[in-house]
Amino acid sequence: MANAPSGFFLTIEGGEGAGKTTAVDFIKHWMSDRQLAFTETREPGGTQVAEELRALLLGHHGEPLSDITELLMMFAARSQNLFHNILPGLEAGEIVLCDRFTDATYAYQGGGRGLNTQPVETLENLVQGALRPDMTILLDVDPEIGMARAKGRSGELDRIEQEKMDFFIRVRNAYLERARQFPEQFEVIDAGQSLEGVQKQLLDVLERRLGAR
Ligand code: Z5A
Repeated sequence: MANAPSGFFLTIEGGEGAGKTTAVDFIKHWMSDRQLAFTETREPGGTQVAEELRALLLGHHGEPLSDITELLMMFAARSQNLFHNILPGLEAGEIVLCDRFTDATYAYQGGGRGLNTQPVETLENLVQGALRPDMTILLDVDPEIGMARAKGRSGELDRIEQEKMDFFIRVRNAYLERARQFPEQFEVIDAGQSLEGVQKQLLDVLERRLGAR
């Protein structure tokens, strides 16, 4: 399951309220302006079944989900998204833009929940084979700032957003550790700065890594 030669797998990561949705919109405009073919998707989600799993994962239930149930459901949704969106897009030579992917599992289930990385790696290999993102843009922000932004939106906090600040600090640290471990994959952007500042850095990254396509 290696990347198709001409496809490009781009993932966006970051903690709550880091500005991923805003960044995804910016990147889509940049690609459209250049007439680059792309597929957009998100995780957990992206297909009918994966979106149903998302609703279960983020919804509030009378019965708590065990950490392993949560981990398995993330990968079940991922398997659907890979089969229906990501692999076909890469095989067609497109840029596949995915809002969160397996680095989120290392950050949230590994770092946040405190699961060992070994079960995450085992499931990553099972579900994805050799497929890994070609580039991951990590929007890094102090969780206090990110949560304040997230709380500024309407609607109640979902099941994971309701975790305590310690959880989000562990998530951030796990993301930064992934970026240190895989410097060729990760582009880390300071998402605590103004929107204009973030977009300027995004533009630099896009021109440098995708400008030649
Ligand atoms: N999850 C997991 O645990 N394991 C996994 O493997 C995967 C996911 C794949 C759903 O993710 C949840 O699933 C997530 C991780 C978990 N945890 N939770 N809960 P999601 O990506 O759908 O949801 P999210 O992380 O909650 O995204 P978000 O809160 O919507 O944040 P965002 O998309 O990064 O932010 P935004 O909507 O672009 O911006 C938030 C607000 O801030 C908005 O009003 C913007 O206008 C504003 N903003 C954005 N940038 C700026 C700057 N630079 N300055 C000032 N204001 C800004």
